[in-house]
Amino acid sequence: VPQPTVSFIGLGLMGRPMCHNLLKAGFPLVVWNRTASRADSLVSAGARLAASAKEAAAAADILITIVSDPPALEEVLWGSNANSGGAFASLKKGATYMDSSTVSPALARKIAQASAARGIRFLDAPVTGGTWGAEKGELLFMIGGEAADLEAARPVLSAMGKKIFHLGPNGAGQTIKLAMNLLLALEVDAFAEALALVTGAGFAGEKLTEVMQASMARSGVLDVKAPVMLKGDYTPSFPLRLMHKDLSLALDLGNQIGVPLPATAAARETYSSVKGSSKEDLDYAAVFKFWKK
Ligand code: NA7
Repeated sequence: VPQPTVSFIGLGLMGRPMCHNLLKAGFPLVVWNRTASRADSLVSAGARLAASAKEAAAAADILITIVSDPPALEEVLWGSNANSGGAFASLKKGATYMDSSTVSPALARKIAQASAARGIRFLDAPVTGGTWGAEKGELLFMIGGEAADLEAARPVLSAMGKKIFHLGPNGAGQTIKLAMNLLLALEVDAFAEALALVTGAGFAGEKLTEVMQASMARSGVLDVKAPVMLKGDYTPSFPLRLMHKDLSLALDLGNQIGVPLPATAAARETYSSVKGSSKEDLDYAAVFKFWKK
């Protein structure tokens, strides 16, 4: 059986390494990115660069998108720009479409409705694991949608990820993803606050991590982020601007369903303050700069 053609829109920090793993697994791959130069390494590795988002979608047995935020995704799917817009209308009937951006559950459901009306199988398929997981092909997928559609897409997902969770109908993947990023953002923010206390009192931050990681407060994300904060090297792995977006999406969802998220609201203020005062693109571990100004 020939492999299905996969089309991929969004070759940012996450998208590009995911595409390299699809090529390694042998899928014919068509790519498109707003900034075309970001496709260079993939074209060298055998991908075909489409001239527009529409053209990429038209070629797809399976379309994957991973762009910044809800407005970017709406632009790609339904926008009128001849280069970057209109991808949704050019999908073939019977195609599978997976969106791995982090967007609102409401947008995932809107896409699901539009897909059902056109005979397209849609999965919300956001990921966690960062650039490291994307490069290793060890992402974790949080899926909302029909079980049968997930089974059909499983070989493609397995090329990029090591764990695939089916969480419920469309919107479920994005809901769990927002809860996950709420957790990660608060863990990193809590560590930054504790670190500020320790270093402010005149002790080395390493003393805190040494005890913390041997205790019940130990944390996987802080295995990675605590050293980054102690060094102050904030090269983006997961950009702070995107974590800030996800906290806003979580707060919006809480608001819509009447669940107060007071710790999330406080953390968003801290992330906002750092986002507003830095010109470069920083990793979200840079939330520690709140105490360093
Ligand atoms: P990046 O590295 O900031 O990449 C974002 C991608 O989205 C990149 O390919 C952008 O194209 C693309 N983008 C942004 N706005 C648009 C519009 N309006 N039209 C078309 N394409 C657009 O983010 P990550 O890869 O780290 O994360 C992607 C998602 O996964 C995000 O939702 C995270 O929260 C999780 P560009 O190269 O700038 O032209």
